Order: sequence, then C-alpha cells, then structure tokens
Amino acid sequence: KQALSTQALGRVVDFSDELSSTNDRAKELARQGAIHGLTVLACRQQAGRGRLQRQWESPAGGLWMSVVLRPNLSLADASKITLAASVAIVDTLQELFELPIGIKWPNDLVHKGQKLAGILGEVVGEWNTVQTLILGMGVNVNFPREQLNNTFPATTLQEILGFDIDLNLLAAKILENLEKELICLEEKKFDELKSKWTKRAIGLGEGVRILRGEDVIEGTFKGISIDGALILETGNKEITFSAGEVKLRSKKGYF
Ligand code: BT5
Repeated sequence: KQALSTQALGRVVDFSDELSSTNDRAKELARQGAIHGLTVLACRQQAGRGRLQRQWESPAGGLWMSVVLRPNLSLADASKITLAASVAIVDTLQELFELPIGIKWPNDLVHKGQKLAGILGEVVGEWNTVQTLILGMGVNVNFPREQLNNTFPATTLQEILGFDIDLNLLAAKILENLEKELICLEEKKFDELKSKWTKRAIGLGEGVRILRGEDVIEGTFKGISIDGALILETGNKEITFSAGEVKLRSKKGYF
C-alpha cells in the first residue's frame, strides 16, 4: 500500500491465497455493495476464466486481479474500459522494464507472438441502473512457461526478464495507470486512449481475416471506432465488428 498513489483503485484490497476466480469474488462483493476501486487478488485461481467461458490457467506466481468499477460512464463505454486496461498494463511494463508489448485486438497482450496477459470485463446487473463493471486482469509473472498447457502460445515475465518481480509493485503501477485512463474516459477524452492503443495494435493497416462463427471476412484492419469496435475495410466499404462476436486472424499467419 505504501507504493500506491491512487485515489480509489486498490485502496481496499480483498486478498486470498486461492479463489475459483477473482472476477467471481469481485462480483459477489459488488453485489454486497463494494465501493468503486475495491481490488480482489489471489495467489492462485482454480477456475480462472477467459472470455466466452474459455479457461484461464492461473498458477501461483501470476498476477490475478479484479477491480470493482463504478465509473461515471455508460454501457456503451464498457469496451473502452477493457481497452484502457490493456493500455494501463502495456504502459506499466514499458515504464518498469522497457518491455515492448503489443495489443492484439481486443485485449490480448502479446510479446513476440506469445500471450503474456489477458483482460476480462464483465458487467454486473443492469449497467444502466447500478453501473458496475468487474475488470479482471491476468498477467503471467513469476513462473516458468512450462507450468501452462502447451496447446497455446504463451509467455511469462520470468521467462522474458530472467528474474522475478514484486507482484504488489506491479499491481500498484497497473492500478495507477488504469485510474489515469479511467479519469480521461470520464472526461470524454477517448482520443488519447485510442492513440495510445493504436500505437501498440498488432496487424493494424494489414490484411486480416475476421472469423464470425463459420464466416470468414477478409479485409484491411483500419482501426478502432469510438466504441472500441474493429473497423475492417473490404472493397470500398468499412464494416465494424464488436469484440464479443468475432476473432481476428492475420493473413500472414503470425497470429
Ligand atoms: C482472456 O480471455 O484473455 C481473459 C483472461 C482474463 C484472466 C483474468 S485473471 C483475473 C480475472 N479472474 C478470472 O477468472 N479471469 C480474469 P481469452 O481472450 O478468452 O483467452 C483465453 C485463452 O488464452 C485460452 O483459451 C487459452 O488458449 C489461453 N490461455 C489460458 N491461460 C493462459 C495463460 N495463463 N497465459 C496465456 N494464455 C492463456
């Protein structure tokens, strides 16, 4: 806590050795009236979750963190908050270790083609009435890559840096950067966030494939729209895709 200079995020911490999922714990606390910024941390998750009920492997030594957010924003801004979380983590790793991390739309943080971190935003209840978002962030930190299943490309900070780092310090820096981004969003300054996000985006300006169920749509990845959707140019028209419905693939096959 000494290292933390936020106003709200992480001022109250719920810490456990083991949880099924920090997002589920944060949801439970949110329903009981948790304040904005309450942060749930666990050393390990037994049932960490990705998007669309995918599994998130969470051995000891990772940063498994969920923040209860009750921001002054509308439901349409929910996807911007996950973009803000990506930028906050990327900025933190740049500031602390000068590590260049790319963002694979919408929310995969990637180092040399291998996933280092993921983000899961979940709305609790009716956003329009209670305005609560649970923002889950998972970063592979102090454990070797071999502790994860080898069916997907992944890496850890220990693997990249060659040493272990202080998880509390990492959490504090991420929360500080996230709070700055959230304040910008509440002040309706989406452009700054968008340009930071765009600078790190993998595959921007290139030919990509969008997978939507059985459909494959090819085009050029032009950017992100005001609500965080992907803009694809095909022929001479532009189509936008929101994060929940599709997957992004490179035409060159590198992601
Ligand atoms: C994500 O989902 O990337 C969001 C992950 C969010 C995890 C945090 S941890 C704290 C909080 N509590 C939770 O329960 N969740 C959040 P998605 O884009 O669906 O990616 C999931 C896919 O990533 C899996 O299907 C695997 O292929 C791969 N994967 C699983 N565990 C991984 C890991 N530790 N590192 C890298 N890739 C992983």
